[in-house]
Amino acid sequence: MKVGFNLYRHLLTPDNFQFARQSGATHAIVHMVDYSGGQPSHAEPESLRSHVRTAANGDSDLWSLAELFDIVRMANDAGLEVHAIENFDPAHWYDILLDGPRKHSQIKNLKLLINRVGEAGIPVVGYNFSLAGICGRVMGPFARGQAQSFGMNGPFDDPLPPGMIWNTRYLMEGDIGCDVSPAATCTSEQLWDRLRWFLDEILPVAEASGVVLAAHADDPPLPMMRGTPRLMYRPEDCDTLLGLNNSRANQIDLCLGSVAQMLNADVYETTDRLTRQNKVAYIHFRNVIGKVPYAREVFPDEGDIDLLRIFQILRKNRFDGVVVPDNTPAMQCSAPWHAGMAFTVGYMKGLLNA
Ligand SMILES: [Mn+2]
Repeated sequence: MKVGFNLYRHLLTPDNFQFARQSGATHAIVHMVDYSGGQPSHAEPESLRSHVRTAANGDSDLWSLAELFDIVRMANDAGLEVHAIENFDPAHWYDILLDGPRKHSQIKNLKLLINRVGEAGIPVVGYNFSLAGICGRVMGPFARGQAQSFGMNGPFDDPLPPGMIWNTRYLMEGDIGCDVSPAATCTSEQLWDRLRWFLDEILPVAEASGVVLAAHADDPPLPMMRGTPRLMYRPEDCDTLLGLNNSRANQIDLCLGSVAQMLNADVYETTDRLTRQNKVAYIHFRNVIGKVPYAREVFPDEGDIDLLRIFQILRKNRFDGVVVPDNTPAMQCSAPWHAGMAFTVGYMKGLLNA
């Protein structure tokens, strides 16, 4: 297995790739959008924290080949490979998620995007087929020594506003349908149908481009959030997704923290089952205490998951993908996010040596 490092858009600089390499990582997972979720990450500057994005004119610019090559070159210069791009921009595919009028032009654009990702030599694209996206989280002194991290403190939740998915406004005032929330118009069955359509369209292109699509579970893993259904909130939902299309490009981004927070889930059995099938493109490494809707993120050595046992399972199954820190608690110093990441990568290297 390989050790990865997660970099958000505003962190894609030569210094940060070098920092990643110095921490011990050999592979990078890069985000092309700083703030795609319903909540910001520690790594995001204060100015982005309450930012609602707008999908200009219904479609946003696609990532260019030159832009992708620049990122790959920056990583290579620091001695790293780019293993994956994580998450589409919600502006790229909101009508695919909503079965809206622009879905055909958007899937055409996503196919072009997958072509470019393949041409740039990036083997994986991570995604989360979700209307509400990452949401319902609070930040607090939840980890050891009062380190700041994310948690969920009960089933408190605001409905998704009309004209919005994730944190992205796709309809403006005056547009047709701008007063209807996606929550009002979608069942779980419909959302599964939309996912199947998406996979049937995109996977042949992904295969031809040498790119794997890796699905992340819903965060938090609950059947409804913000008034919208969610698809990936139990371990068996991963199997359902894999069963929709048997392409070798149809894979999972296995988030240990999300699985551990699922009710009645066995994170060891799930890790064993999915990696034995060679269906895991990469793994989000983090630790948590508790299950939804009461859970908090902690340092890797203080949570519910025995991460050494996870690494033993990965070794037994000869897992060849990348293990990458997900969110990490922020540590009290002048570089809180970097310190948390370096601690976590160091811990992963220790597990590997053990
Ligand atoms: Mn994750």
